[in-house]
Amino acid sequence: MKIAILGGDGFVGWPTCLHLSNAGHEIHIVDNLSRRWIDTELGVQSLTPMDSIQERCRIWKQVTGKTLHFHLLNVAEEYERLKAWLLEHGPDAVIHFAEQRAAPYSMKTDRHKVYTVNNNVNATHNVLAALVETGIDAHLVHLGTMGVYGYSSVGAPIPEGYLDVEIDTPTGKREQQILYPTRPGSVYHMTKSLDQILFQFYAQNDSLRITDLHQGIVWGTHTDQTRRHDQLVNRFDYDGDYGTVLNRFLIEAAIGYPLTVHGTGGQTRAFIHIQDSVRCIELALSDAPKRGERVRIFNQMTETHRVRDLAELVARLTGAKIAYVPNPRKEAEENDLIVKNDQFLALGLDPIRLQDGLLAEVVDVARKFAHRIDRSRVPAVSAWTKEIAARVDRDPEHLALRPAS
Ligand code: USQ
Repeated sequence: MKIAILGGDGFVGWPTCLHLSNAGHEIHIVDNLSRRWIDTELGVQSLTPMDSIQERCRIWKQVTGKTLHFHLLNVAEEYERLKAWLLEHGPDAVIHFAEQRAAPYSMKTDRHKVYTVNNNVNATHNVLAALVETGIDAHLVHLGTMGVYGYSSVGAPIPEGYLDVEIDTPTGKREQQILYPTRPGSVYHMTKSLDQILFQFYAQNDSLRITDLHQGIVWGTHTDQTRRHDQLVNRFDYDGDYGTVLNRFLIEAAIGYPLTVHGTGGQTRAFIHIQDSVRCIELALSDAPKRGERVRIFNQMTETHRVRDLAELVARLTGAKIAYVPNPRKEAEENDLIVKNDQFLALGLDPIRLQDGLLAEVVDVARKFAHRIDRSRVPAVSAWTKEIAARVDRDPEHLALRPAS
C-alpha cells in the first residue's frame, strides 16, 4: 500500500513509519516538524538524541534499502498544498497523527489552548475535506485517545466507541447505538472529542472510510525497527508537559528524583506499549471499513493501572522514593476504569505486559541517557485553572532554600 503518515516525525508516528515500511508498504511522511519547534519553545529535548528527519530517513535506507519519502507540509494551515499533494500521490491509506498531543501543553496558557484547537481541529477537517474534494478513496486511520471518554467511574466497561441505549418513543422503547458520550478533561482531549464528530459527519455524508483509534497512554520507547540503528532511536519525553506518567516515573527513578504522583495517585488510566501501538495500527489498516459503513472505533490499549500502583511498582524495582505532589490538573482523584479491547485481540494482538517489559526499559533507555536530563524540567507546572496554579509544587525535590521560620 502507498501510505501517507501525517505527523510521521512524532513519538508514535516515527516508529509507525518504520514498522510499515519494514512490512513492505510505500511510506510518505507528511510533517511540519512542529514537535521539534515545541521542544525549542519549551527549552527541552528528547532524552534520546534524535537526528533530523532527513538523516533518520537516510539511515533507514542504509540499514534496510527501503525509502521513506519526507514532505514538509503543514496539514492544519496549508489546505491547498495538502489537496495538491493528495492528488499527486493518491495514497491508499492516510494515517493521521498530525495533532498537538500533550494535555499539559494544551492547558499552559490561553495561547496554547488556541493553538491546540486551531491546529488539531483544522488538521482533521482539512484532511477530511481534501479527501472528499479529490475523490481519493483512502482509508483514514486517526490516532484518537481514550481520554475522550473522561475518567469518572461508571461501573461498566467502556465499549469500543458506541453505546447501546434505549429511548422512549410515543410507540414504546426503541434501541439505538450512539457515540459513547465524551467528557474530555483537557483542551487537548476536547479536540479529539471534536474530531469524533467530524468523522461521524464525513462517514455519513461522503461515505469516507474512517477508523478512529482510541489510544491509551503509550509507554516504552523502542520497537523492533527503532532498535536496528542508534540513529533510528525514537524520541522519549520526560518533561512536565510532554512526558507521560510511566515514562516519567522510569526517568525519575533513573536519576534519583522522587516519583511525582499527582494527588492521591488514585487515577486509573489505560496503557499500551509502543511496540503494540504500531502493531495495532497495522492491524487496523488491514481491516478497513467499507464505503458507507459507520466510523470503526477501536480501544487501543492493553491494560489499566492506577497511578500510585505504578509508582509503587517502579519504586520496588528501582528503590526510588515517591513524592505525592498537589495535582496540577483538574481530574477525579480516584476512578475505576474497565475498557473493552476485544477487537484488537480478535485480530491477533498479543500484548506486551508492563511487568514483562518494564525493567529492560529502565536499564536500556533511562540509565543510558540520564546525563542528558535537565532536572529543572521534570516538575509538571502547567495548571488546569488559575486557582490550581497557586498550589503547584515546582520543587518536588525540596532543593530550593526555604525560610527557616
Ligand atoms: N501523572 C502523575 N504524575 C506525573 C505525570 C502524570 O501522577 O508525573 C498523572 C496525571 O495527573 C494523570 C495521569 O498521570 O492523571 C496520566 O497523565 P499522562 O500525562 O501520562 O497522560 P495524559 O495527559 O492523559 O495524555 C497522554 C498522552 C496523550 C494521550 C493520552 C491517552 O500525552 O497524547 O491521548 O495519554 S489517555 O490518558 O488514555 O487519554
